[in-house]
Amino acid sequence: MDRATLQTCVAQAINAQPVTDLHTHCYTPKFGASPDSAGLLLWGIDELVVYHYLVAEVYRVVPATVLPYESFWAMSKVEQADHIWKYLFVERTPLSEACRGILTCLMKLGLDPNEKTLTSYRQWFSEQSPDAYIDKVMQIANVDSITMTNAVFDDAERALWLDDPTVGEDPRFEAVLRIDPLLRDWPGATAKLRAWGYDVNSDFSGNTIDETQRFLCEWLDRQKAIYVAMSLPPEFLYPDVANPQADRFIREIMLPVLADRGLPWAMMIGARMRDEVNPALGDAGDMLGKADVLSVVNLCREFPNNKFMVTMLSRENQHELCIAARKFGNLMLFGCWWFLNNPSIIEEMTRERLELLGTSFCPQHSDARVLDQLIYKWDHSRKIIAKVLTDKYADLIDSGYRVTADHIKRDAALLLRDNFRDFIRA
Ligand code: HDL
Ligand code: ZN
Repeated sequence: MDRATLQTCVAQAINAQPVTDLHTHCYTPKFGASPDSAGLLLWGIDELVVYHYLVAEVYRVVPATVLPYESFWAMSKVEQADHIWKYLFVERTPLSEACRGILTCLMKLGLDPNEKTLTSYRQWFSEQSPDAYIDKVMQIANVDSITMTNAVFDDAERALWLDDPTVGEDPRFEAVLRIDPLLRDWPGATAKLRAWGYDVNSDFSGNTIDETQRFLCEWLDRQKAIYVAMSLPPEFLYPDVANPQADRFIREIMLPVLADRGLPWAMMIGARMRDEVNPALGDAGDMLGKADVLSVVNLCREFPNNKFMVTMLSRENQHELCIAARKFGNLMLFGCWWFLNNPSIIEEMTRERLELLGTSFCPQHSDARVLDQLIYKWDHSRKIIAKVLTDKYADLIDSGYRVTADHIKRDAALLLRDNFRDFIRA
């Protein structure tokens, strides 16, 4: 197969392969949809433009000394979007990945991305209905399943589940039990569990283990969750001699439940929260830090019957994490998360992972917080994954291996869907 044919074959296979998007912040329509202020499903041009990545970027152009944070947050979402569009898309060239992504969405939706105001886009979106628009976005992005992030400690979300247990039931979506506070703030989390009727104590006395497991099982059942997820700080350690309660939660409460049910624990490690960085930026105020890969190794070794999905936020962790994955079959690496979700780093990470892990990893997740982002996050990533795969297949051909279209189709299915589906089911 010559290089041009190879390139075409890889692009076709990657574009034709439906993606199971294993980590997003999208929701079924029953969770309510923007612009309804209570709606958790965010979609449409104003949500796209005020996405927290762009808030951070517009504050580099119009600093807080000019526009105080409080003034920005006091604006309506429409006013915030107009401000961002003016300064990042009209007065400046939208070269950043977050800006370019919106242009890709508009273009793939059949709109001209060069408008100087958002007026015509708002008109177009006002003619869409959320439920039908989900189908349109999934069709354009070629995504066959959207995995949600269902944060049970978020009062608004928990209320919706308790009010209507079918809220997550939609064949296009899967649920994930997100429980950060149980490791990030055990005392605060146990206080909430007690208020919800679980007989737990932060000192692990009494029925704490059984009752916390009851809490996990009830929510895994209610959500029909396909894995449990946590975002963890750069300082996360296992074992952590300074935090024996965290070790006990992991060892005596959570991992036995997950092993029993065959569910993975998705660890998203390295997020430094806004209160330590810039709280005035809200969701845009978080940052990252280099984390401890040996802690992942310790967990994979100590719990061979548990499955661990891991993504780390620091570029500096990626090579060591790939080597850790070479040592443990119960460790599945996934995605180029958050601040890594940029072409230059996606390419570097995908190349490194293919060279060290072959096809045994999940190269990407969208992390889409606004539904429409599925369109650009997958368009951009598919192009990069195809580019890297083409190079690697070319290397194989140079080594005498006869690469066929069937090889390429099989690998595309593994990377974009089947590795994840097989891992959560194994
Ligand atoms: O904790 C997470 O799941 C992160 O992905 C955060 O949601 C982050 O704010 C984000 O939106 N990244 O894209
Ligand atoms: Zn996320």
